[in-house]
Amino acid sequence: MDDKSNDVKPVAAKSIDPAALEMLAHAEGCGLETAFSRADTMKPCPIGESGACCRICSMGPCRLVGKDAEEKTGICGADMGTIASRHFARQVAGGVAAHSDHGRDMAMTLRAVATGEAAGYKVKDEQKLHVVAGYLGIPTSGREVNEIALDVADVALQQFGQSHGDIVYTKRATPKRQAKWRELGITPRAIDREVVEVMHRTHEGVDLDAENILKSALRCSLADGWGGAMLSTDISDILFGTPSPLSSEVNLGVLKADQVNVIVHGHEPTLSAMLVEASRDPELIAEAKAAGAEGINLAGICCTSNEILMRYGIPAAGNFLHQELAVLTGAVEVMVVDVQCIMQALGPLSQRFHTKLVTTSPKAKIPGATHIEFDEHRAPETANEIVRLAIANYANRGPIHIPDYHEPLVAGFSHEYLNYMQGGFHRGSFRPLNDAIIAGRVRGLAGVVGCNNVRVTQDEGIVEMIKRFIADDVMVVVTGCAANAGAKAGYLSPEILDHAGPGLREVMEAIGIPPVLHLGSCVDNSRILTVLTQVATEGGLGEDIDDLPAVGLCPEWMCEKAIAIGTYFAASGAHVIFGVSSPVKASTEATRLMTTGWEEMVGGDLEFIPDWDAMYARSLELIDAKRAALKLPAYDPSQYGDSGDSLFFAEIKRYLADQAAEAERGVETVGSPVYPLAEGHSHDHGDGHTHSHDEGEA
Ligand code: BF8
Ligand code: SF4
Repeated sequence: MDDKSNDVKPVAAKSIDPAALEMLAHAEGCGLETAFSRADTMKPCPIGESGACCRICSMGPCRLVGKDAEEKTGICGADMGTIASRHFARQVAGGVAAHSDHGRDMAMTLRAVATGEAAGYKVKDEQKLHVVAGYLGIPTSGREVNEIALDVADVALQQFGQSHGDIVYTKRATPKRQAKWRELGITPRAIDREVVEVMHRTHEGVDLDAENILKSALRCSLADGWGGAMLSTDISDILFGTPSPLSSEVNLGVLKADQVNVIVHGHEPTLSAMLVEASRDPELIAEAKAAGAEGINLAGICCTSNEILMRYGIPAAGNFLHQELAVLTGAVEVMVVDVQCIMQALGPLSQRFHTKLVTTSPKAKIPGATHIEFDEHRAPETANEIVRLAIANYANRGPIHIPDYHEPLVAGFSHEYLNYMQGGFHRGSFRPLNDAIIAGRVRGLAGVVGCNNVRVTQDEGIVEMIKRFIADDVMVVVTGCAANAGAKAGYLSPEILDHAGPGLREVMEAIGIPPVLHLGSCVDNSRILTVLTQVATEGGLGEDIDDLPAVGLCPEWMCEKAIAIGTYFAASGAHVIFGVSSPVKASTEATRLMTTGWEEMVGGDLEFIPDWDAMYARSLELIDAKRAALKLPAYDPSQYGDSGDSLFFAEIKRYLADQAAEAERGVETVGSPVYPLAEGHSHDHGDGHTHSHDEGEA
């Protein structure tokens, strides 16, 4: 696969998504390049790719190459293990910084809401506010919502820069895990501090021991998983609502030929939540109609998309590699971006169309874009301004090309909802799932997460893993661009139950959840940590995450955030497998430390296996080994027969059919929740019509 990935791929091998292939042919027809085509001419540097290049000081860059590369050193004497580990640790720090700074922004917004300075926002989920206050040791009894919210925001902000103590969320890990971290000295202290310390240690001439460097990477990553990312998820839930299942659609076909299309792309839910309101504002819809459009259509790309899909049912236009393809449709009036995973290529590309690229974060500007700075103190005004810019731009459209692919999906599975589904509001638990794993109906659990990467066929690894896992009775959770990939291929539709193995199918029907659960954006990988911790403490499956028959995969990883996530899962006890290629491949020592070394130390590890078959085989091997260690019955696929559809799935199917029928009659549905659980969900589409559907049946 490594060698294959360096070849020029025929167009058909660039993606498994027919919408992407259609748009790539269209791009070629227009003489326009994309990341897919640039990858044909920009080969990855094999030295940097494998971790053998050090550019930490100006005596170098030193590149350790040749057959005896591992016997060579850089000018300062740094060996391959040090060079590869140092680079890896810096990737972890970069990823932690990105996620956690996003978390900090959420805390700042919550603070502004609590002090009454952020018009348009409010605490939407008071129940979650109380739960989070409990984690943070903040009293709630007899206190006003905003008083509690202010304390929550301030304690959250302290986690970034506190001068002593540990990150408070580390207490949410199992007692065994907390003890292990303490014993190893890797309990993270403050988020900013762990990032700074890795940057310090990996400066020229400081930490020169690969094992010690990688240990600091573990600690730093934990500041993300059990710090910045977890805070980000929780505070987003407080502000915008804890997700519960809802249905929507995915892929470029969600763009509408006759509507003003606005795409939100990036990661933060703050401005995009306001854009949801603006796109449903009758006054703005009337303005759009006056401009000749049928309405305003909001869609998302990357994790901003996941944030508003999970909470408002806003359709997803695609994942990371769809960002340029969306502009190429010619049907996007405005693409609004905030932070992370935004390609600079959008600047020049959008100038070839009428599309206005709007940057909104003071941290993220792009040449060629219009900058409309987002400020939580005047968010509704900013959102309205952006939507009006889109409406005004509708008249400037040239020819459009929207590929007609859109798949239905169900998203919005929070940890809270899974508890609720397995025991109701007052007896929420994970007992049914644990029992099913113990009995062998469910073989194990797999998280399939992360990015797209042009160096592999778009979505192929992700979809292959999901498909094989559910057929083999492994329950799957997905987040980020992987969730979107799975959805585009139809794996997040309730229909997919037909593709699940008999044991998994039976259990999912009984609990009333699909076999592939969309848990959210990439910061929401913290939800997976919470789920795994609860499964581990529920009883019958050991005491900690490293006892569980579970595996985490990131088949198409691309960025530093993915590396940070993989590392914090390993540090939390999970076996993690990444595809594409290993950033420490050049060093036998670093590779050994991150696999067998970390397994001995923390029970989890991080492996890089670029071949899909080998990745899958290794996943099952890891899951089955944990089953055996727990002395559970070996998985036996012939043990359980087929079962019929439960009422629950019949209901989802009926709901989706209703939606399709409405669409055929020309009634636009924005997507709405199937199950009214969390407050803040409504069947009101804001465009004057609601579903005639009786919620009581759901
Ligand atoms: O944070 S999966 S390409 S969009 S980094 Fe980026 Fe990767 Fe997508 Fe979400 Ni996550
Ligand atoms: Fe070379 Fe050492 Fe400088 Fe790295 S730190 S560039 S190995 S001299």
